[in-house]
Amino acid sequence: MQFRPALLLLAAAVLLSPLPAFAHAQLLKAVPGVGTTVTTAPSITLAFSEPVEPAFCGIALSDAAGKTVPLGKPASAADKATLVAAVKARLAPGTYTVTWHAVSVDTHRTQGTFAFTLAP
Ligand SMILES: [Cu+2]
Repeated sequence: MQFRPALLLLAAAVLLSPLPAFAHAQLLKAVPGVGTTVTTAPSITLAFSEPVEPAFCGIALSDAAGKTVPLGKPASAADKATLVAAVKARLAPGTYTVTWHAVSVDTHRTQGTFAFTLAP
């Protein structure tokens, strides 16, 4: 196997990290908010408790029938702890489900799902 010092350094950094094991990227706030009713949803914004790696994060949106709504690729905001994905379709009124997963900079993965409603 090829020697990969960068990976070894990453592994050492994770093992030696002074961060407590519970310091994963927890969802602090979402827009649209968890369980809320909104009149517009041009994008899905997820604010986490710690910086995340957008390349390893995903956000999916589906309508009440389970049909996937196209989203833009999630990008991180300036604080590195917020992901934003543009909604690439005109949404009809109804209930939508957001399913997300995130990998924080400490390489830990978290995931979750929540719903919001778009008012007529
Ligand atoms: Cu963690």
